Amino acid sequence: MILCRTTMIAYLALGSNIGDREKYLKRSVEEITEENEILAHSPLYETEPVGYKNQGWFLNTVIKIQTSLSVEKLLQSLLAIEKKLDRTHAIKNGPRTIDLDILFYDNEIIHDDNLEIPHPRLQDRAFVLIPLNELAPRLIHPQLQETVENILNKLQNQKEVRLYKKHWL
Ligand code: PH2
Ligand code: MG
Ligand code: MG
Repeated sequence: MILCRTTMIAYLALGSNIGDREKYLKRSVEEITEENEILAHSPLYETEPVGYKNQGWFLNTVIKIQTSLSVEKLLQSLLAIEKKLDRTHAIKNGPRTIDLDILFYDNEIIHDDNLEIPHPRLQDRAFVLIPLNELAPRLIHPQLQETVENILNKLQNQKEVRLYKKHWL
């Protein structure tokens, strides 16, 4: 019998603004490594909260993974990791120990009730685009048909994003 397994490249955005933020990010990467291969990670950035103001600054980063999980399975697995790492959903856009979002899954475009790929707000968020641009400036957004670098260069009125730690894994 021949077992044929296709692998996909995906980009994930990680964020934390409660407790030991760096530890939550590292723990989540360890968990993600259980089922996927990490190909690259961006530096850590400390970022002003977007959306809900009354909360602490985030640490954000982006990782590139190779995965044999379907996009639905990948989402389920990330939600399970969030749960394991004390994630609650008390306030929309509010404080969280860990948030694991799929930015891109190969070149797929998906608009389901519980899953939108590419991430529908990535083009508006410096805390995503700045780390993503470190990994993949020439990557073309499959829906906008523009490079990450161009999308980042068009951003205006952004909240602060500061380099926090270049080497952290
Ligand atoms: N995540 C949000 C809402 N606002 N702001 C920053 N700076 N970083 C985040 O990761 C973030 C946010 C919803 O997921
Ligand atoms: Mg999010
Ligand atoms: Mg999320």
